[in-house]
Amino acid sequence: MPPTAPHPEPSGTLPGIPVVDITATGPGRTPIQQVMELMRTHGPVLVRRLHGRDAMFVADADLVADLADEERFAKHIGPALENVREFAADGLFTAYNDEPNWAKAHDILMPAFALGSMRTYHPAMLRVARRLIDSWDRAALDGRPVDVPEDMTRMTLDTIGLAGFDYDFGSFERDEPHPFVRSMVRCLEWSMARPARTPGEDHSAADASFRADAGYLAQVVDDVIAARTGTDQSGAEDLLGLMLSAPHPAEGTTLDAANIRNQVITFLIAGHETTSGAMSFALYYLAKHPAVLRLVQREADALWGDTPDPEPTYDDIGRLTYTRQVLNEALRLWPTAAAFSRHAREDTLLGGRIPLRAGQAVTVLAPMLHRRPVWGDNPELFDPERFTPEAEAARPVHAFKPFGTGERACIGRQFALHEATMLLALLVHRYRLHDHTGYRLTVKETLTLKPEGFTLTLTPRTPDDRRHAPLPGAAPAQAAQ
Ligand code: FDE
Repeated sequence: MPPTAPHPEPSGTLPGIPVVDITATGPGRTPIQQVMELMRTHGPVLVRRLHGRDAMFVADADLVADLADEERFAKHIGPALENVREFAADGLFTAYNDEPNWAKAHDILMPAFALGSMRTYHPAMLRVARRLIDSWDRAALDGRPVDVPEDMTRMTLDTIGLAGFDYDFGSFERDEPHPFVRSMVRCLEWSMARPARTPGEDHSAADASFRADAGYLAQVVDDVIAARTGTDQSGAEDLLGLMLSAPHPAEGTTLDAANIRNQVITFLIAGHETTSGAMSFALYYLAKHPAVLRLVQREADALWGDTPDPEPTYDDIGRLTYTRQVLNEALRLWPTAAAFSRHAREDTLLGGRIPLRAGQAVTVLAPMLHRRPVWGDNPELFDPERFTPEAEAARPVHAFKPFGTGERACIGRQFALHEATMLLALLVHRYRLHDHTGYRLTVKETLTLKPEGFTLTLTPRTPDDRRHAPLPGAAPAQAAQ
């Protein structure tokens, strides 16, 4: 159904900014894509009105650059994150800026995410990558399709579990995803849908099943913590080790038990949902762009040659620069954490023209920011050349925001990129990807984004494939949507 026309401006709204009232249709199951559509019609700054409540969305590069000014703006916990607080409370992602546990946990956990720490996680990441490969080898042998987002989720959940907490979810030994994933997805869906409820309706059944799911998540987290405290590794230097025993550098105390629970749940969720979506979109674009796929394969072949089971080193991953470009380009078109909100610290003029009151929130819609004119005149085209060092240097820094901004930006960025780059390279080195269904992209939203129902069939690449991988011609990649 087409979105409703701009509302005639009531008093109090800003001149020149369209107000779109979506109360008649509601945001539906794909609120991010709905705002994307509204922006295609009404431009990169708009107010979305729902049941009389207004939310401002922006994708204009200059306004986003202004919102990145930490002196004047800060992270805002909007309605959806307010709901996530019901099960993640003051964990890093959902803590208020001035909640003491934010700065405390941030300072304690930062070292676990410094670039050097990735060396420590590398073996666990590789171990899980091998599980995925074993499972895909079996599928290839049987000619069975693989469910890409489901397997990427298995991979990323096991990785954050093992690397962060030395806890094994064993996702590849299960026919169905680990129940943690089901419960988590339902909790996220509840968080996303709740702000859109029509006043007066009865949602007690949804709320009750949410509480059951949230209870189950808490139980898994208790298991994860108990597995560690039962053994003698509380001094270990992974995430959980730091959470359990590292004193704050200045203030000297450790995190309290309730906060540790909130952090574990936060990392299990933040550490796998978004990364799995990013991997899935990257594989989708590779399956649709054979010339790009050949380039990624050549990069992996140059590094690992014909070794059937390469042993990627930590340093290899830094050499996979084209693979990294592919991931960035996938994150440009479908940043899997698609929106983040900021609020004004004091009354101010956003971009020198939009008056905001202290505390007033603005949401950045990354997928549309990533399609603005700074990206050229064909922003829908998948083209990893946009992320060569030269192209990046020529672009304003705030044009690309898949990891948020400022001190509340993604702490797991290096972790996610290391994990995803290694896996992507291993997969293209090993398999030919077949788009056996002629998949048409449908993006599913559960606060994060995923290509829904995307499957591939696989055949092992042969030594011949590797030797003769033809040089990609000059033919530009085809646009795919
Ligand atoms: C964060 C983040 C962000 C921001 C949000 C706001 O602002 O609100 C974003 C946008 C992001 N993140 C994104 C992403 C993407 C991907 C792929 C990722 N991410 C991944 C990851 C992994 C891990 C582990 C993580 N991640 C984590 C995280 C955390 C904890 C956080 C919070 C921080 C603070 O402090 O606040 C984030 N992340 Fe991310």
